[in-house]
Formats: sequence, C-alpha cells, structure tokens
Amino acid sequence: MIWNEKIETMPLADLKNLQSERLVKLVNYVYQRCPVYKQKFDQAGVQPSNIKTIDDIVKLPFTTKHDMRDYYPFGLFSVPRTELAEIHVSSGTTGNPTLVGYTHDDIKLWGEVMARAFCCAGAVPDDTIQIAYGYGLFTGGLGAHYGALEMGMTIIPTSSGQTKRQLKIMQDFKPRILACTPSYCLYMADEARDIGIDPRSSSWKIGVFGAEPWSESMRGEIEATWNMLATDIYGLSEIIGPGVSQECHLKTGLHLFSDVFYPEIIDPDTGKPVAEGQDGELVITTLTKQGIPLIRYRTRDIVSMTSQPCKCGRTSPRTSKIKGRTDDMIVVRGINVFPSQIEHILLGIDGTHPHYQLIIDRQAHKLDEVEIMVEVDEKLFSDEIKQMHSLEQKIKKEIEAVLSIGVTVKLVEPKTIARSEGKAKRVIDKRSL
Ligand code: DLL
Repeated sequence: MIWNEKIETMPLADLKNLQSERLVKLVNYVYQRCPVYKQKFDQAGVQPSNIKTIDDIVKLPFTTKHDMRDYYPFGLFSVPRTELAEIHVSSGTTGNPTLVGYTHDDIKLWGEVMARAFCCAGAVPDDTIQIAYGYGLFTGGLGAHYGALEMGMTIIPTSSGQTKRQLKIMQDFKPRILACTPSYCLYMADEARDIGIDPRSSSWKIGVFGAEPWSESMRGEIEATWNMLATDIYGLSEIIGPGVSQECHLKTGLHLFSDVFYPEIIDPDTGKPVAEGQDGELVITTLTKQGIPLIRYRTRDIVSMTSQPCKCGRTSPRTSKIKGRTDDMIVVRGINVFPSQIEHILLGIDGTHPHYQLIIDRQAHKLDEVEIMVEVDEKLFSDEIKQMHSLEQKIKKEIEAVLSIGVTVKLVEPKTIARSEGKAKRVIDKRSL
C-alpha cells in the first residue's frame, strides 16, 4: 500500500514543479523571518528574487552542524518559541547539543512522512506496531509514534530497554511490525534464546530499523534470526527525525520523500554535485517545514542516489544505505577506516557475531594502534586455544587485506561488549588528537 499515492507516484516533471514552487516560497519565508539566513544570503550575494526554480538551489549557501551549534538555542528558528509545539535535542560529543523544534504543522508533516515510511516497509493500518526506539528527547520513539498514529495502526509504545518485557509483550499481543535500532533487534535475539524463546517463532514479520549504520550482512543475520523482513529507515533530527527515507519491500534503496526533503549529493571537499550514482555527501533542504527550516543542510552522511523508477511504483529518488559519515570516518595512520567495513568482514566469517568494537590508541611518538574486539560463539570460545588462535589470525588477515593497516584482534566471549538499547558504540578512540 502506498500512503500518499498522488505524491509518491507523481511524474518527475510534476514533482520538479512542486519542488520549485516550494523552494521559492521557502527562501522568501526564511529571508523575512530568520536574521541568520538573511545575513547568510546577503553574504553569499543571493536574494530570494534570484531563486526561480529548484535548479537555482545551488546558488544558496550551505547550512552546517556548526550553524546549529553557533546559533543555539533559537537563532536558526523562523518562528517565535511560542509557536513551537515540541522540541527535541540530540546530544553531540562536543559543545552545545543540537536543538530542533516543531510547529503543529511540522508535527503533522512528521506523521505524514512516517506513515509513508511504514507503508513503504509493508505495514497496513490494521497492523499492531511495537515501537522500541527510545521515547524522549531522541526523535526515534515519538517520530515513529506520530506516523503509526497517522496511519491508524495499534501502537505499543514500549520505548527501548527492559528486553524481557519487550519479548513478553511481543508474545502476548503479537505485533507484526517492530521498530527499533538494528543492533537492539539482534540483542533481543540473544535475550530471547536465553529465556527459551525461539526468535524464528516471533510475531514480528516486518522490522523498520535505523538510526545507526548497518550492513547488508547484518540484514541477512536479522532476517534469518527472526524470520522477518528487515527494512532500513533513515533520518536525522535536524531534518525531522526518522522519516526522511525508507526502503520498500524490494530493498533496492531508500525512497527519499523529495517533495518535502530536497536531496543533493555533493563532493564533501568541493561542495560541487557528483554525477548520478556516485558516492557523496547527502545535503537536504526542508521544503515545507516551518519551525526550523534548513537550507542545503550538510548531513555528513555518505550515500549514492538514483532517480531510476522503482518497481514498487514510487517515483522519488532512492539512496543507497548510508555508507559512512564524513566525520565518523576514522583516520588511522593516514588511512580512512569506516566501522562498516569491519562489520562486513566479521559477518562473513563463521562463528563471529556483529558485536564488535574498535579501540584506537597511540602511545607517545608511536604509530596508531588498532585493536578489534570481536565476540565469538560460546562453543568456539571454549574450544582449544589453537582453534581460537587460528580464527584470530583469519580475522586479522581479512581485515588487514581490506584496510591495509596492521591490527590486533582479540576474541571475547559472547555478551562481553557493552550492549546498547539505542545506537551501538562501535569505536573507542583513545588518541587525544
Ligand atoms: O537517528 C533519527 C532516526 C531515528 C532515524 C530512528 C531512523 C530511525 P539522530 O539521532 O539525529 O536522528 O541521528 C542522525 O544517525 O545523520 C546518520 O548518521 C545516522 N542514521 C540514522 N539512520 C540511519 C540509517 C536519528 N538507517 C544520524 N543508516 C544520521 C545509517 C543512520 N545511519
């Protein structure tokens, strides 16, 4: 089922007209209401009257995470605080957190795009959904909630955590849809087995997983473990929260709701657009948001995009899964490393789990050292030292072949690496860079 048939299957030429119309309105709106945007436009030498179609968007300056922090708390807003219905905060590692706010219409928009996302994954209004994303300042729980409400599903708002209770609720109320982070979904499988529940017998048939990077191999593991369809949902607080893009059952890219979130893919170094299909940084303009509309916001997420039509009938462009972040990329001895590369390797090796952590350190005047902690099967762990050693060497060899740097691999018992009920922490960087 397609939630908003007219918009989601709109011919591309009509979609472009709609985007143009909305962009013209938006630039006038922010120029008049938000002094920060007025100043940014003036400095860039661009006036609202210069923007006539969506193709003119490249004339506008980018907005970055720094702007969100510099003008914290309300500097980037286009409405007075009294018009905000809700605010959310995403915590960063440094400086001010990122504050976002929604007018009542923005909340309606959030419900609309999340309803589109759930339908895209295969949910129908008669479904029951268990929402195990955290409720609170994180946008995952409430965003999913508004979408499920808009669709008319029956909502079980468990939030994250209390895993035994999540499993009991699943068994008692038999929800068909599960929404949570992919790592939490796998964590629940361990817990289920511990208390004698066979994950394959679960009522969850469709998962809407996101908020953190996860590989195709991890999808395979989740689908086989739980006997469900695992779909990817993407979003970020600054743009709306979850609901920017979502995979359909064909799993051939994430449909980006481009009538409201206009995407561009740029070279992060030059800021220039890359050719269709090439990897680059995703930049998004919120075409209809009122509270804190963002113009050409640099997400720092790396994707590729295609505008080829999808067999499901939706016409919006599709992005690949998130391939990394321009900032989460770790540079070790001058080599760019993405945690996802390591996850991919581990999932291809029998006996290992996608629970891993990279510990990066540097002794004074020495080279960076990378230690990779990997959880292995209980059985393997209790096996002979010789076997453990040979598995360690195998992992080491495969990782070194891909990364071209030496690493140390340490096999650890199942459940040694701290689990998260939200986003998993994959990298511990002890270097003081
Ligand atoms: O994580 C919103 C969200 C909630 C999305 C629930 C999906 C489901 P933030 O906390 O602001 O918002 O984090 C946004 O998380 O820029 C990506 O780097 C990463 N991210 C989100 N979804 C995915 C995904 C929410 N499906 C940041 N794959 C984004 C990979 C993702 N990374």
